[in-house]
Amino acid sequence: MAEINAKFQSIFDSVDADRSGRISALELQKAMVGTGENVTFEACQILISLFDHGTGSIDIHGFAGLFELSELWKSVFKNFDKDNSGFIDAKELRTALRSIFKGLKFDTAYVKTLIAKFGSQKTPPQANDREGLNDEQFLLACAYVQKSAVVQKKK
Ligand SMILES: [Ca+2]
Repeated sequence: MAEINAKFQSIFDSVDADRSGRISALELQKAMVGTGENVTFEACQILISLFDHGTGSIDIHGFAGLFELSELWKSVFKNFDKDNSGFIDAKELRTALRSIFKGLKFDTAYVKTLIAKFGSQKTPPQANDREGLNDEQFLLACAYVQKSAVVQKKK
């Protein structure tokens, strides 16, 4: 568990815009968009749902858990982004997912679906667009996979 110190508390407070003591998907989205991330409300709902115990929002402990998990995923991303381009392609993504979600199978079609869902959506697409994910997109894709995996286990 990430250490909850004064610095972490102040990060939490800055995201908890209405000072309710809990962070909602909307508050998380506003905070992430504020740092320049292009993140959808749906993606934030998925992130929150990993630690909300079905309540729709997270307290500081849930936020610490989410923070720790994102740090872990980011470090995996760095490992697989060999050329430090800030970008991993479909093949690297598949290997990265396999290393995080051991025991789950990822076929090429599924990986392509993830890239289509979380990759940059530029309109119109530019010729130099590569198929792949940056670190934040990778994080959201991981959250999505994690969520789907939990749902599958419950079935
Ligand atoms: Ca709040």
